[in-house]
Amino acid sequence: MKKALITGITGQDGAYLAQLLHQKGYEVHGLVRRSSTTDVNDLRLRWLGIVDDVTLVDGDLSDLSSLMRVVRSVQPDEVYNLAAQSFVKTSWQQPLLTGAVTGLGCANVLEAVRIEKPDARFYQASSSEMYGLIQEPMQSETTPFYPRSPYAAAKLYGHWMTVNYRESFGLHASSGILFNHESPLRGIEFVTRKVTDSVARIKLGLGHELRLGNIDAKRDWGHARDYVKAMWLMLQQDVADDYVVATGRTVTVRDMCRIAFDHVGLSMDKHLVIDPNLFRPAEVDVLLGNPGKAKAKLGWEPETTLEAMIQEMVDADLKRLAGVR
Ligand code: NDP
Ligand code: GDR
Repeated sequence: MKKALITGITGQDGAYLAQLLHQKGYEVHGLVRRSSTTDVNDLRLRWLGIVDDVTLVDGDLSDLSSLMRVVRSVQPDEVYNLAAQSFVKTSWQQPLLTGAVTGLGCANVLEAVRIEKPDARFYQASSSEMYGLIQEPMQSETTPFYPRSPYAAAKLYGHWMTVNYRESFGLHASSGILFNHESPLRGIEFVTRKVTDSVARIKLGLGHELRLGNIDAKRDWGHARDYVKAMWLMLQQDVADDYVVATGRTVTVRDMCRIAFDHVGLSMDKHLVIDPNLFRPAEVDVLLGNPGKAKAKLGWEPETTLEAMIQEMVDADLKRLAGVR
């Protein structure tokens, strides 16, 4: 039985990846950091019905000794580094913490693997945010990076450390440059989930308006359930490499929002309010990924359309909110 260690198992991707690996017969271990609400930090694992199928181990990405201890005791075949301070907007308010966890944290995991289990395969959760102010209409593995936030700069460090550990130490270390991916398990602070939660509230008479910032921004949105399959596929290759994972379609925040309102038969224009406080110090205007390499080499393709995903998220929020009314 193969053993996997997932950092960030309590997050959106960690939960879906744990489910996928469990279904594939892996023994799944997940790193969790100490919190005063430990009784609820496994909510996503519970939602997917897999909380009893994984083993949670204590550790923090900023504490190398804890990572070394965990890697030594678990002896994983595969390590997926998904943990991060992952909210771009917060990275301007907490730039140093974001650097310490999202950037240096990746180096800590790489070090723990190199020292304790150098034959383990390693996956780094890199991000399309690294492209930032890109000059190319469609971003691929060869597009130059231009990070536009402390988060993106931290991710770029993690990305290049992954490449360097592969080239310097021969680690089987791959980096997935993933474009935005969402689901009913998405954190409520991210725009898709904020939209689907607000639309469900308005539909149920629990709210009146949806306040957003820059609705002209364009994103290439896919479903987290599809994207974790690409992570796994990367670690099944004989040779480690870097891959863009995207749908190849970009849509404005405005149009994504309209899909949610249309799904419940409400008028977006009656409820949407633009709030200048929600604009960012610097914006990534448009992201559009070219998943050609992932398709050719991994045989990976997205299965869920944006429309189907937003509808699934609205329905999940309607169900959840109806239960607490
Ligand atoms: P989430 O924000 O949902 O999850 C982040 C996870 O990291 C949580 O489990 C969190 O734990 C954990 N974490 C945060 N800080 C630490 C720390 N100091 N030590 C240990 N664990 C920590 O992110 P997603 O699931 O959406 O994303 C997964 C990864 O993929 C992230 O690295 C993200 O930056 C990256 N990514 C995501 C994309 C997306 O569209 N979703 C696209 C591209 C990259 P806790 O529950 O305790 O907070
Ligand atoms: P992003 O996701 O920054 O792309 O990072 P987010 O959903 O936060 O923003 C997407 C776009 O929507 C615009 N926007 C708003 N965003 C939020 N959160 N709230 C609002 O009210 C709002 N109004 C407009 C933003 O300005 C932005 O242009 C996500 C994260 O998962 C990262 O960890 C990951 O690396 C990237 O996706 C790829």
